Amino acid sequence: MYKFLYRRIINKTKIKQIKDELCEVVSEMEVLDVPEDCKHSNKDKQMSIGRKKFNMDPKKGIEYLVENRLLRHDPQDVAHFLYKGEGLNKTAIGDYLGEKNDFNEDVLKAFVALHDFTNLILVQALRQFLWSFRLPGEAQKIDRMMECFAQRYCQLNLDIFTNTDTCYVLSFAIIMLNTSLHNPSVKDKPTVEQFISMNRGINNGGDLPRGLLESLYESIRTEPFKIPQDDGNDLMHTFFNPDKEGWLWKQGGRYKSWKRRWFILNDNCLYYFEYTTDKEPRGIIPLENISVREIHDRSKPHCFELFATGGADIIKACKTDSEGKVVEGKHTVYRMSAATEEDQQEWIKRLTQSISHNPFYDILVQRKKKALSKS
Ligand code: 4IP
Repeated sequence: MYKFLYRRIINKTKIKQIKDELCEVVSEMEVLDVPEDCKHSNKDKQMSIGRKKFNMDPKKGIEYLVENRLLRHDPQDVAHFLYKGEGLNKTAIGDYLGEKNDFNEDVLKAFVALHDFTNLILVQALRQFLWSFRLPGEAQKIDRMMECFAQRYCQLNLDIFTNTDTCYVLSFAIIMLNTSLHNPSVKDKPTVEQFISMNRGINNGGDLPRGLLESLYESIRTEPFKIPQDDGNDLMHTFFNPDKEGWLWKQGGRYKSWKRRWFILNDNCLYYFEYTTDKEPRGIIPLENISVREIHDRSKPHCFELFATGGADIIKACKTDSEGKVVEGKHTVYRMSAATEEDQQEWIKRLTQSISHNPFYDILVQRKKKALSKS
């Protein structure tokens, strides 16, 4: 596992560098190809460059298209461009729509508004929606997108659900049913009765019509969701976007000396490096069966520590020893010290979010509770 983690982080760093270089080279080369006097084909070329840029880095792609007046800096215009999707990678569309800032959120709303779900049963509407982009992996992004979907669906189909939370919860139940029924690694396939009982009380405390749930179940059983699989470009798409990075002091495991290390939190793993420019981390701490807590230490300010949950004494982790060999870590706790209280709190917050074993389910549980409590 450790070797794999090492390889993964090294690959990601390299991919990011290659991606940036390639992005520049591709656009320069394409512009060189264009004869100066041919305005029309120049626009086409620029559009094609913009699409390629978008597929490699959605934000840069949109910026490029706006700078070259091929797109207006307007949520409606951008939403149309994404909805048309010509030459666009659906993973990149999903990433762009999931971004948390006012503009992207407005684009998301405009994008969802372009879908017409009138008179479609929920599962058909979901099929259409989930085919137009690839749902990102991050729970908060999924939450925002599904919230928009549920609102739009309910707005166009007034009589089906008593509130959008019901629609939201049922949409997830359908997505999960799809996985359970069609993923070969899931052994116990839920029956229609189980599906119905799973969704008891979600309609403002009441039950949804049995016929509706049966038809949703049947639709998924006979035809799995088609999920967009972007091929070819996926490797280019592996961005190296840390959840948080920064300097922290870390205390040794057996020997309690403090070392200043550059930490990167990403993909449910905490990596630390000696220098920011190092290509290989000194250590990797997978955030499984781990918790984080604030702690007071006499020798260092603003401390917090990672500790093992679930009965383990030693935290599962790996590091490079003094001879450069990869060995297992020896920590019962990883104690860290941040430069300021603000940074300490931010690390605790980000780590807690990463650790939360499945934020996606947490969100769903909250929604379900909300839907039930409305009774
Ligand atoms: C070392 O202390 C460093 O603090 C190491 O940190 C640490 O390894 C060692 O922990 C600790 O003994 P000295 O340099 O004073 O010997 P780093 O690898 O960041 O340099 P960790 O596991 O924290 O990386 P133990 O558990 O090997 O003693």
